[in-house]
Amino acid sequence: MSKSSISDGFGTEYRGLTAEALTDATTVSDVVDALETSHLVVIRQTPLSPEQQIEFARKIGQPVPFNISRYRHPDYPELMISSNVVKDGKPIGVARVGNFWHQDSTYLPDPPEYTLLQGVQVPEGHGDTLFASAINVLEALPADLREKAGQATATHLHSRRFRMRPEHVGLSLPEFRAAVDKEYPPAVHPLTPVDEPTGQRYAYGSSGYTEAVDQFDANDNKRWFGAIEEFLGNPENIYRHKWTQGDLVMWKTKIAFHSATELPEGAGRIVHRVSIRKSNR
Ligand SMILES: O=C(O)CCC(=O)C(=O)O
Ligand SMILES: [Fe+2]
Repeated sequence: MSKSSISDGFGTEYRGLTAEALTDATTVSDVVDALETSHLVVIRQTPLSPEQQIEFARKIGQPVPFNISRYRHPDYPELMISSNVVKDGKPIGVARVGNFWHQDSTYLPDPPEYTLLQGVQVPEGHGDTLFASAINVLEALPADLREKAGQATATHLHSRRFRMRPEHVGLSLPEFRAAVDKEYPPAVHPLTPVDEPTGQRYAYGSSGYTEAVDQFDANDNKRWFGAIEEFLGNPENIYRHKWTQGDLVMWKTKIAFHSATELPEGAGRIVHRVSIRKSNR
């Protein structure tokens, strides 16, 4: 087994770990430590069955069925199939998951702490996932805004990205947004929380799910989210995960900004996803 740092303080990569090793308490505890302190973990080429993936997630914490029930795997509710593959005219999973910069589920009052993905079928040369540390994002924001951000909160809305369901057909856009806001009430979170294990502050929220910083005027909001977009748009600030079959990639949802990339027609991709809630809290 080898273990190395991906980039300065962000990300840890393991190679040569077997499925068997992932059932071992010492190994799991090493992985969780790496996740807690470096916020992103890549375990290269350790294919797991759905049962094994859920079992691994159980060793880390409590797997939680995805908050949108129709996105769950029919046999394994803890597992979501994220895929653009269509079989016999039916999509086998949810397409275009997370293809914009975001931190996971910030529209919930208390998002699960970790996400675990497995690359089950990954096309060569396409479908990379981009990652960036929210600690680095915060450091890159204008100093005057960082000063104001200390006590600020931001409001996150699922309706910014919510996908229309059959029952929404016929609603006007404001009616649609009102219906979603009723189902998912606005979530208010600190703008720059402290990451407990590292003691570092990070920027929580991006224009994907975040409506606004509550205490900022329109101009400061524009500067804040504009600077985040600019940072994330610079490849130098990004870790680009090029998937190989059986890769396990997991991250701390609050810190790891990430974005899936577009897939060309015919490039079938299947990813198995589990959300995990920390159990010792
Ligand atoms: O499939 C990917 O590359 C990442 C999608 C995503 O944002 C997620 O699963 O949370
Ligand atoms: Fe995501």
